[in-house]
Amino acid sequence: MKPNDDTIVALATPNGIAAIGIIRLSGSKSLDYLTSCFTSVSSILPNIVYVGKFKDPLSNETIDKVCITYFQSPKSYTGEDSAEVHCHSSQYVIKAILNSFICLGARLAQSGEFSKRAYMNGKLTLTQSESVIDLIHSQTKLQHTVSLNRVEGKLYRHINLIRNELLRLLEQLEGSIDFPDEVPSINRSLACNSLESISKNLNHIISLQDLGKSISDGVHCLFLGKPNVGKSSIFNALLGEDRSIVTDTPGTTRDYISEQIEYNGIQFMLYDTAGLRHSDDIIEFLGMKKIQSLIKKATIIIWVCDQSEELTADDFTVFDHIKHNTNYAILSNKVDLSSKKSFYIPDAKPLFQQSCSALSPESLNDFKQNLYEYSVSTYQDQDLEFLCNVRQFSCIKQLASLISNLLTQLKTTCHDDMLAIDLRNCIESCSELTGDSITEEVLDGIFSRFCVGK
Ligand SMILES: Nc1nc2c(ncn2[C@@H]2O[C@H](COP(=O)(O)OP(=O)(O)OP(=O)(O)O)[C@@H](O)[C@H]2O)c(=O)[nH]1
Ligand SMILES: [Mg+2]
Repeated sequence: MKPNDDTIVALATPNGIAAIGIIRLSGSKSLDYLTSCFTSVSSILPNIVYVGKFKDPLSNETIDKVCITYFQSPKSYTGEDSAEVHCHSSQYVIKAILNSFICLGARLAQSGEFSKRAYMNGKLTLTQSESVIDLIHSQTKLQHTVSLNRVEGKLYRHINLIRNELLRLLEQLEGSIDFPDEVPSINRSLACNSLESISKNLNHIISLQDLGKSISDGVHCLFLGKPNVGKSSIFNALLGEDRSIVTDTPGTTRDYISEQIEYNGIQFMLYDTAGLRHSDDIIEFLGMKKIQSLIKKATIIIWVCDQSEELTADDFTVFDHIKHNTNYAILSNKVDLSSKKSFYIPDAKPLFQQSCSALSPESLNDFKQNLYEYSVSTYQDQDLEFLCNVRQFSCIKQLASLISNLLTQLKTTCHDDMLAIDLRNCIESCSELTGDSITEEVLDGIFSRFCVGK
C-alpha cells in the first residue's frame, strides 16, 4: 500500500475564534505551495520558524501575518515534506489560507489522513497511531498515561517479541521439514514451554482489559437503596452540585440520573436511581425495571441504608436484588442523626462498609478513597502499557486461542506440516495486531476515528 502522493491540507486546531489556528500541509508540493504564499523570505529552510505575511497566491493580497515552518522529508510527523502555518484563528483567515492552498492544487485532508501517512511511511506503528487518537481524547491522568504508553510503542514491542519467538519456531520447523537430514526436528517439549509462557502472557493481557475498560469508560457506580435513605443527597454531595432532586417524600427519584466525576485520575460514572420498594406506581415500576439492567453492568453497587432507622422489609427487598453479586458495598447514611444500635445486616458480605452523612461532603472522603482503591486494586503500573483498544483486544483474544490450539496440537502426535500451518496463523494474527499485515479497509476504519488535521 503506497500513500497517495498528492499534497493534503487541513486545519489542525479546533474551528472557532481563538488566538492561534494551525494549518497543516503534507505532501511533495508542500514547500512549493508555501513559497507561493509566503514571500517574506527568499528561501524557506527546514525547521526554522519564519514570521511574515501570508498572501493570496492569485490576488497577492495579504491575508494575515503568520508564522510558518517547513519540515523536510523524512523528518516530519508524516515522513513527507510538510509545513505548518500558524495564523490568527478567525474563520475568515482560516478559510482564506485553506483556499489559497487548494487553489494551488492541495486537497482537503480526510479524518486521520496525516496519521495514516505517518503510519504508511513507517513513522508510527499501527498501535501507536491508534493511541494518538486515545491521547487526544484522554480526559483523566490515567487515560493519558495509558495512551502515552501505547504511543511509545510498548504493546507493539511486546507483541513483536512474541512474533519473533513464533518465527523462530516456524523457521526451525520448516527447516526440518525441507531438510530433514541437516536440520533436527523441533524439540516439542521446549516448544511447549515457550508457547505456554506466551499463552500465560497473553492471558495476563486479556485479564487486564477490565481495568482498561474502567479507565476508558469510567467505573460504573450504582447507588441503590429503599426510598428516602439519601441516595440523591449522596449523589449530589459527590458531584458538588444539586443535580438530583432531594425531598423528604419517599419516591422522589423516578428515573435514574447519571453523571461523571473524576477522582485520582479515574473517571467514575455515578448512577442515582429510584428507591426500590414494592409499589403499584407504574412510573416507579418502570424505573425499577431499568435498575435491573443497571445492576448487570455496574462495576460496583453501593447499597445505601439509613442507619438512623431500623432496617425494614424494603431494605431487605434491596438486598435480595444484590445479594448474589460480589461487587457491592454498603453505605450507611445519616450518621449525623443518632444511630440505631440494632442496625445490623445479617448475611451481607460487602466489599466494604462505611458510614457517612450526605449533609457533610467531607464524610464521603473515605468512601471515595475506598471506591478508588477497589477500582485500581487489580493493576500495577507496568500493566498499563498492555491495555488495548477494542480492535487490539480482539486480535489478542484470537491469538491466545490460536496459541492454545497449537499447544494442544503439539502435545498430540500432530504432523509437523500441520503445526507449521498453525504457527503461520499465529504469526499472521500477531502481524494483524501490529499492523504488519492489515487490509486497506481495516486501516480506513482505524484512521476514520481521527479528527481532520491529525
Ligand atoms: N439528617 C440527614 N438527612 C439526610 C441525609 N441525607 C439525606 N437526608 C434527607 O433525607 C431525605 C431524602 O433524601 P433523598 O436524597 O431525596 O433520598 P433518596 O434516597 O434519593 O430518596 P428517593 O429518591 O425517594 O428514593 C431528604 O429530606 C434529605 O434532606 C443525611 O445524611 N442526614
Ligand atoms: Mg432520590
